[in-house]
Amino acid sequence: MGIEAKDLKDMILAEGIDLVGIASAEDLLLAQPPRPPGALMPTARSVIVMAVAHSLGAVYAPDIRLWTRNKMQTSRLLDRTAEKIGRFLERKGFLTLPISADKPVEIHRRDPVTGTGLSHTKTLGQLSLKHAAVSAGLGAIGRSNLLLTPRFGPHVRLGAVVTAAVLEPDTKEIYDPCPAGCRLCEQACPVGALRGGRYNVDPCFFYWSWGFDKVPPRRLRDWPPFLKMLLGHVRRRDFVVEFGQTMITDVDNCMACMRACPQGSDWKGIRPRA
Ligand code: B12
Ligand code: SF4
Ligand code: SF4
Repeated sequence: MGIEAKDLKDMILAEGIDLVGIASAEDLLLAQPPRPPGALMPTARSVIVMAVAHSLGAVYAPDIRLWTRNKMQTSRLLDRTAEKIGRFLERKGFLTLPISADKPVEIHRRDPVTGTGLSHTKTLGQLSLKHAAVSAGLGAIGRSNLLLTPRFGPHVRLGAVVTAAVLEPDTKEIYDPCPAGCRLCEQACPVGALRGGRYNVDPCFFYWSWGFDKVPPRRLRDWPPFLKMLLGHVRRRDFVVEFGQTMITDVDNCMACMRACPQGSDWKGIRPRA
C-alpha cells in the first residue's frame, strides 16, 4: 500500500514541526565529502526533511547558553518526530532510518576520501541536512553558509528521515536568498570565518567549540601568541566545570551569524530592534 506525501506531511506538522519537505533519495544534493542516503540505507527512495523554528527570544538572548538550551529542545522535537514517523512507516512495510538533528556525528583525524592526516579533528554529518533541506524545497543556502527559509530565515533546526517509501518529492529551487549588499553575517562573525561569500570551517570550529579566536598555528613563530591566548582562557575559565556542563547540555560558544541575519517573514512583527 502506498503512502500519500500530503498525509505524511500533515502528521508531521501536527507534531509541532514548522516546515516539512520531501526529496527523492536519488536526486539529493550532496555535500563534500559526499554522504548519499543510499550509503546509509541501500533501499532509500525518499528523504523527508523537517525544520523547527528556534524561539526568536532565545536567538536574541544576551547569554548564548539560553539559546543552546532552546536548540536542544528543537533537536528533541525533531528527533522524537523522526522516531514516530519512522515507526509509522516501518509498520506500513517501509524500512526507515531517522536521522538525528544532533550529535553523534562522524569524527575524522584523516581525510575519509584521501586518507591524508588532518591537522586537527573534523566532524561531518552522516547526511548533510542543509543540502537535504535545499533538495526538499525548504529554502536556500545563504552567504552565512546556513539554510535560509522564507518564513524563519536561518533560525531553524533541521532533522530528517530516510525511507524506502516512494513519496512525491517537492520542487527544489536553487536561488540566492541574500539581498544584494547584505553582509550582516560576515560582519558579525568574531573570527572572520565568513568572508567574501566563503565559509572557513576551522576558525568557526575552534571558536564555536572552545571560544578560541585563534586556530592552532602551523608555523613555530605563531605559537607564542597562540599560547598567550590559551593562558588567558585558562586564567579566566574553569574548563573542568565547563566540560561537565557540556556533557549535560551541548554548549555552543557562537551563533552570531544566525543571530545577525534579518531574514524570515514570520518574525517581522516581533523581531527586536538592533
Ligand atoms: C559538523 C557541523 C558543524 C561543525 C563543523 C565542524 C567541522 N567540520 O570540523 C561546526 C561546529 C563548525 C558547526 C558550526 C555551526 N553549525 Co553546524 N553542523 C554540523 C553538522 C553536524 C554537519 C555539517 C555537515 O557535514 N555539512 C555538510 C557540509 C558539506 O556542509 P558544509 O557546512 O558546507 O561543510 C562542512 C563539512 O564539509 C566539514 N568539512 C569541511 N572540510 C572537511 C574536510 C574533511 C576531511 C571532513 C571530514 C569534513 C570537512 O566542515 C564543514 C562545516 O560544517 C550539521 C548537521 C548535519 N547533519 O547536517 C550541523 C548544522 C549544519 N549546523 C548548524 C548550525 C546552526 C551551526 C552553527 C550556527 C553553530 C551553532 N551554534 O549551532 C555554526 C554555523 C557555522 C556556519 N556559518 O556554517 C545547523 C544549521 C541550520 C541552518 N539553518 O542552516 C545544522 C544543520 C544542525 C541542525 N540540525 O540544524 N557545525
Ligand atoms: S558560528 Fe560564529 S564563528 Fe562560526 S561562522 Fe557563525 S559567527 Fe562565525
Ligand atoms: S545576514 Fe544577509 S548576507 Fe548573511 S545570510 Fe543573512 S541575508 Fe544573507
